[in-house]
Amino acid sequence: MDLSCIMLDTNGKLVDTLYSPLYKKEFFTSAGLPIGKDWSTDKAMYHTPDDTEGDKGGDDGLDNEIITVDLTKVNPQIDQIFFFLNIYSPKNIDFQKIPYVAIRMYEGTPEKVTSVFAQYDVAKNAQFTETDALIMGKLYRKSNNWKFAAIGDAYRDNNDLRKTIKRIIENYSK
Ligand SMILES: [Ca+2]
Ligand SMILES: [Ca+2]
Repeated sequence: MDLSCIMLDTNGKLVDTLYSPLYKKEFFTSAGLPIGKDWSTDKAMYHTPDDTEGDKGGDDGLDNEIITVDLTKVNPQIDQIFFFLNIYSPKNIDFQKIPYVAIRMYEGTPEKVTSVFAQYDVAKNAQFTETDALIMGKLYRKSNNWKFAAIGDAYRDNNDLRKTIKRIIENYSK
């Protein structure tokens, strides 16, 4: 499972990206996308190292991948930040093939969650059957404040997050 995000300007143009540096460079460059990294260019967002194994002995109650956002540091050019979840596997599997997948968006720290904005139990929920990409939600600017909008749309993107990125830019950015 890979958690990623893309940052767009007011016109829906890509400003920055945050996804795993473990993907081959050519995977992204061939699609005209930047290579993976752990920090956003403006240093407002950090992605913990890509967890490639999951919880071996069942759900351990801890988050495997976390993206943190410091909204005060976000590049003023960035107007929308989309968060999404993909599967990376040569077997082209869907969410139902994974024993436990959940994702949440919250304010606070992993140790002290102040409020949960959105939460999805992906593996347990029938609405995600035969899907492998989840557009979770977005942060966006409105009247000098940041707002969160839950999206929760799932798709079959054949374990290819480039398709999810293209989908967001084309269908969700306006
Ligand atoms: Ca991962
Ligand atoms: Ca875990």
